[in-house]
Amino acid sequence: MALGDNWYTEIYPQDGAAFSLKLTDKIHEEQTPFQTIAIFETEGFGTLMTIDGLVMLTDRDNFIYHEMMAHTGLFTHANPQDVVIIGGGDCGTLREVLKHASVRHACQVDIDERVTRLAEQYFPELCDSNDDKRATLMFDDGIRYMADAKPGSVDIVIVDSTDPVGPAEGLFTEKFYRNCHRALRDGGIIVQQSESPLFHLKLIRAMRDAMQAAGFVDLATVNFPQCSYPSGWWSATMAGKNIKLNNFRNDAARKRPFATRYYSDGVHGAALNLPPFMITALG
Ligand code: AG3
Repeated sequence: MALGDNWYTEIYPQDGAAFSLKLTDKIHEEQTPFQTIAIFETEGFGTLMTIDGLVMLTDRDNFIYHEMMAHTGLFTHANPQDVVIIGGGDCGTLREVLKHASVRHACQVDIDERVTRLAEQYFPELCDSNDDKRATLMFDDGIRYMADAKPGSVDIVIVDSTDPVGPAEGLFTEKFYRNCHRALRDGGIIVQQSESPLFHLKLIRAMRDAMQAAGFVDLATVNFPQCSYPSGWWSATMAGKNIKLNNFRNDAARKRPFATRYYSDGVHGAALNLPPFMITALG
């Protein structure tokens, strides 16, 4: 069936596939010094934010991604206190991180302040915790931030970035991971969004190789559905500094004193169990 004009379509040229959402309104579009950000109202997925033509988030399914990006790492770390979020300008990951009482400081470093200002306006529920005394919102280059970070000063680095093209490219390099490794305390973890297991397995593998080359010994990739991203299936990859990642604090996760809609101890365990083709490809 051919789609009419009022559909937003993200095309995945390398895979000969696309994903479309029916629009009811185009609310905003602007070119910032870094990228083009657009906001739409959709018929079935609530508000949609795109950056450079790529789906960043929708009201309907962002909870899956944000909960998995935050809680897998935070429930794996023994006592996460100091968290850095690179990217994540929509503040959805930050909100989940701040649900953890152990966290005393969470610093979000997004290069583009406009992402956050537009999220405050159009995704206010994601910005619920922006006034939390433990939160710092910085608008700066995350690559430089990690290069300058004090050695052994961070427990968790969460990289909530766009695809590895344009400004985010440098976030997928050995050099960046070396800087993260140095900034992390012992027992620290980096968690990075790592694209689709079906479409981007080579990239996941390359990321993992770069993480290992940077000094991280233990790695774990988790997988979860994300219907508005390429292939509808997504992943995050964790790398640990002297910590095993296939175990997590099951009890604490089960008894979590806050609400989640996707993450649970059971889902966490299941997400660590990769299908055979991934195990084969990732070694
Ligand atoms: N996370 C974006 C992941 C990349 C999506 N890629 C795509 N649509 N081609 C970004 C923001 C959520 N906090």
